Amino acid sequence: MSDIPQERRVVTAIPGPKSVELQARRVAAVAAGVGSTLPVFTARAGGGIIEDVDGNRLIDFGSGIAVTSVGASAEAVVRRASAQLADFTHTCFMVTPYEGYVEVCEQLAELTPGDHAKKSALFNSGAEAVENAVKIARAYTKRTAVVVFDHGYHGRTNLTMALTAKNMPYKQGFGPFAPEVYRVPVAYGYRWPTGAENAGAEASAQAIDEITKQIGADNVAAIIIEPVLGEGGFIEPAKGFLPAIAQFAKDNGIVFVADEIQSGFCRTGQWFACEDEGIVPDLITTAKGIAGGLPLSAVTGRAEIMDAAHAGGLGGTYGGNPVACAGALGAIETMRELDLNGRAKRIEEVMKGRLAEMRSKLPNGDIIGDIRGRGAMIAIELVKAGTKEPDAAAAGALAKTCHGEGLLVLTCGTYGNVLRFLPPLVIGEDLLNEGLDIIEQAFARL
Ligand code: PLZ
Repeated sequence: MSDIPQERRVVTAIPGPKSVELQARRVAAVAAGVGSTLPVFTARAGGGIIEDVDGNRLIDFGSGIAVTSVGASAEAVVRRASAQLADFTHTCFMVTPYEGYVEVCEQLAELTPGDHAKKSALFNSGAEAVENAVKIARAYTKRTAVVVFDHGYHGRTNLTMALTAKNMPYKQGFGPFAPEVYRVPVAYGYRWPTGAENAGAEASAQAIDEITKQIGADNVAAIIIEPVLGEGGFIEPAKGFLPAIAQFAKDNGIVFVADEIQSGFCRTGQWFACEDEGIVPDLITTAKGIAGGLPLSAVTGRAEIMDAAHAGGLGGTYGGNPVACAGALGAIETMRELDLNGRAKRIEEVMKGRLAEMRSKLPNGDIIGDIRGRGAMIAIELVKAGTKEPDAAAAGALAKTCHGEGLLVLTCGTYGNVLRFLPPLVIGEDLLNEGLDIIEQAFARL
């Protein structure tokens, strides 16, 4: 890891003067459609800290949206990627291959659930992995329909926009969208009309009924779900939901795809979140945490499904870039050596304990409608006191206060009312607690 002191330090306003200057250049040069949560320009980052160009050190509860689980300058990632950079930057795996790509695919076969024969293909972004999972499932099943879920997020490319549930900001004005995409209910326990305890059984029955009656199971190539829904609000489908959907897929020759782009690679305290209910997906999409910040994604799955696409049917110039593969091997090495699954579980214990305590101490504690998530993927859903009415303004205000104090937090959720915490798994416990202190103070000021 880089030698950045693992200490919060706020020495200017946030953003500081140098960030403000850079932001002015950015506004003039960068397209307005590309946003930033906090326009603080980064100088260096590592462990649980992001240091900005004004010398402020922010506690990182975002990990660049669940990417830098091993930290933003993990020793093994930097060492392996640097060595690869010096050897060669690119050949294109489709032109002349290299070992790192193969080694990443071997690691994916070992780490993903199930002991069947597995193969992988590598790409650059999460959206690209999801697109390719659909191509592979269609080639294998010779069917076209794709089923996705309420509150699901799968990317910003044309097909993945169609797969994504939320209109603003992801889809508005960007259509028409890819056809043959169908959305069905998910077991969102907190908001399920008959209560969380019924959500698993009722939502799966509804989803299956809609698939059967409206699409026809025989027409469905793939069912794609995030085992913990990320952008949609860190929704853990109520127990029983995922097994029921996976079983339905199996019974009907449908490829079951777990999108573990946000939830994978130790984030939830397991290598993959679907392991929580013993799910063995046919295909699994990964990205983000896989390579410690370098752009890499993958589709991994049953060898016979992965081999269904004709030779030459899958690829891309940069997919499985050698530097990104080296980074991935460094990230995976770090996850094993530091037992980051164990660390994620400890982060859950600390965070959920403190958040529950905060809720009980607050005079209007019921504005924290729900505390949920697993491992280092924890969120609180904010609502108006005494109701379940989403309170996006509260989430925004809390995030803003935290930012001003030097704690980077993110929001999410279909209603924009979820405050989410995604610290690097290597964050020190003192920083974790300091971040939680800031959240507690932010509630007091709300
Ligand atoms: N599938 C489950 O979480 C990316 C999106 C940020 P890309 N999530 C962060 C934003 O606003 O663009 C994501 C995900 C899941 C797919 C994706 C897409 O991954 O690498 O952003 O394409």
